[in-house]
Amino acid sequence: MSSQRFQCDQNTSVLCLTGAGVSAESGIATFRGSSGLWQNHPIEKVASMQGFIEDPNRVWRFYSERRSDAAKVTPNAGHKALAELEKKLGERFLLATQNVDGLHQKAGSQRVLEMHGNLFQTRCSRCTRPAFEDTNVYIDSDLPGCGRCHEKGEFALLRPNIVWFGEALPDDVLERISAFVVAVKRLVFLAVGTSGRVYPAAALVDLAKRVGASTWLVNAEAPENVQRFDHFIEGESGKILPDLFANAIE
Ligand code: BJW
Repeated sequence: MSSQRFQCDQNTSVLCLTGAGVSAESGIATFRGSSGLWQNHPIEKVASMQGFIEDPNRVWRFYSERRSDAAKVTPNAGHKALAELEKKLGERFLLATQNVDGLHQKAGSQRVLEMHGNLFQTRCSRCTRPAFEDTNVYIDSDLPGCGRCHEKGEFALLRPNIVWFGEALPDDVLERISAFVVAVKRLVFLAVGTSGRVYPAAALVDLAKRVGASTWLVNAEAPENVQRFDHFIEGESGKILPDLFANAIE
């Protein structure tokens, strides 16, 4: 544990960005690295519209298995520490997560923006019908079609409400992050459990730096972008975050 002190006075707001590493201690696989999901599931086949067009069954099998796995796990000490920090800071806290597993919300976090969608939601691959809650799994079964398109005499498959490569993030997410960053008096930016490889999430540290933020990274190992942070604490977030926040509020 580093001796660096993470402090928030009355004028400080915290923007936290989380990635797959924060859920690793709950038993959810990360994406990159030797035991990451992409080792057995090529990205372009399961996380792109092209992959879905080529083989929607494969894509639904991948996300169905992840739905089943994520439904079984519970938040860890890292998720809980972030929910506690939010309780103390209230509107001076915002959590932008790249994760789709819903574990932050299960831990009690409320000020959460899901940048890459939600594993337990489904939407149409064609029409603009809003995404809806869905815990069904589609493995070796007929894939679901969109009822609204069907009513119009058209056919379209439903798809997971996940942001795939080349797709835009949900409309308001980046706007809400930018609005938070420019409105606050003093900003602390904290990234947790993310390799910093995927944009636009990976650029948030630069946005924060532009408004003079102090920037922190908690990660199990030093990622490629570690130099972009003022402070780096190496370790597992479930162990580091509770201590880091213990005396953070002045
Ligand atoms: C621990 C730990 C423990 C382990 N404690 N730590 C600018 C430059 C270059 C490229 C681009 C750019 N802008 C956009 C792009 C293209 C692309 C991109 O970023 N490509 C790069 C890969 C080069 N971005 C996009 O396409 C995005 N869309 C977009 O920009 O749209 C523009 C647009 C506008 C208008 C119209 C149309 C388009 C979309 C990105 C979507 C990402 N989706 C995924 C997959 C789907 C989700 C799913 O299936 O679940 O989201 S990719 C995957 O990576 C997933 C993750 O959310 C994301 C980030 O991964 P993360 O969280 O960092 O995980 P890992 O595994 O990489 O790292 C985990 C880390 O934790 C490791 O470092 C471990 O050491 C650590 N760790 N245990 C702490 N206990």
